[in-house]
Amino acid sequence: MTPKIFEAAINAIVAGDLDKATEIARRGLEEGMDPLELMTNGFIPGINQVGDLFGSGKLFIPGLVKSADAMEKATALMNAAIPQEQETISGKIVIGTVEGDMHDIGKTIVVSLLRANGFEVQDLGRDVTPHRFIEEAEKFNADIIGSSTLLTTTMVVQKELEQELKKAGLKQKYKTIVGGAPVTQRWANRIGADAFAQDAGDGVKKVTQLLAK
Ligand code: B12
Repeated sequence: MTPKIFEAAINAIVAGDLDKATEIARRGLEEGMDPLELMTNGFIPGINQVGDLFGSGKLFIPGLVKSADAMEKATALMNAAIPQEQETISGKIVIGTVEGDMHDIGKTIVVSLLRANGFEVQDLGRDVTPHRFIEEAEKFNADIIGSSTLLTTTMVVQKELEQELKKAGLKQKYKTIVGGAPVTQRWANRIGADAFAQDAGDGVKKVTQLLAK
C-alpha cells in the first residue's frame, strides 16, 4: 500500500494536479502515514522531477507554476500534520529565503520541523535582505540565523549576510546555517557560515549541534 501512495504523490505533482495532490495528502494522513515520510518519498521526489523536466526544457513556466501550486498545498497539509512539541527548548532561530528568491517550500518544511522539535522559530518569509535578517535576529533575540536559497544567482546573498554580520560586529553573537538545493558544505565553508544542512532533518541536527557549542 505504501509505495503506491508515494508513486501517486509523485505523479500528482508532476502532472500539476492540485486536487489529486490534496486528495493524496489527506488520504495519507487519514491512513496514519507519517507526514515527513510522505513528503520525503512522495511529494519531494515529485517536485524534483518537475525541476529536472523544467531544467531540460521539457516543461515550461505554466507547468512549473501548476506543479508548484500543488506542492505548496500538499506541503501546507503535511506541515500542519507534523506533531508540535509542546515544550519549547532553549534555542531561537530566525529563518528566511534570501533577497531575490521566491522559493520557500523547502524553507517552510525546515521551519515546521524545527518547531516540531521544540525550537522557537521566527519565519521571515522570502525575499529577505541581509539587513532584515540581522534586524529581525536582534529583535527576536535569536541564537541562530538560517537562510535558504534555491537560485545559484542568489547564493551570493548568503555571503553578503556573513559580511554584514562581520561589519556590524555581530558574527560572534549569531551562529549561521545555510541551506537550499544549490548550497553545499563547501559553499558554507567558503563564505564562513557555521553550518550547512541538506534537508530539514539534517537542519534539526545541525541546529542542535550549533546550540551545544
Ligand atoms: C517549485 C519551484 C519553483 C516555484 C517556487 C514556489 C515556492 N513557493 O517555493 C516557482 C514556480 C515560483 C519557481 C520560480 C522560479 N524558478 Co524554480 N523551481 C522550483 C523547483 C521545481 C522545486 C523547488 C522545491 O520546492 N523543492 C522541494 C524542497 C523541499 O526542496 P528544497 O527547496 O531544496 O529544500 C530542502 C533542502 O534544500 C533544505 N533547505 C532548504 N532551505 C533551507 C534553509 C536552511 C536554513 C536549512 C537548514 C535547510 C534548508 O531543506 C529542505 C527540506 O528538505 C526547483 C527545482 C529543484 N529541484 O530544486 C526549481 C528551480 C530552483 N527553479 C529555477 C528557476 C530558474 C526558476 C525561475 C527563475 C523561473 C523563471 N524563469 O521564472 C523562477 C524564479 C523566481 C524567483 N525570483 O525566485 C531553477 C534554478 C536554476 C538555478 N541554477 O538557479 C530550478 C533549479 C529548476 C531548474 N532545474 O532549472 N520555481
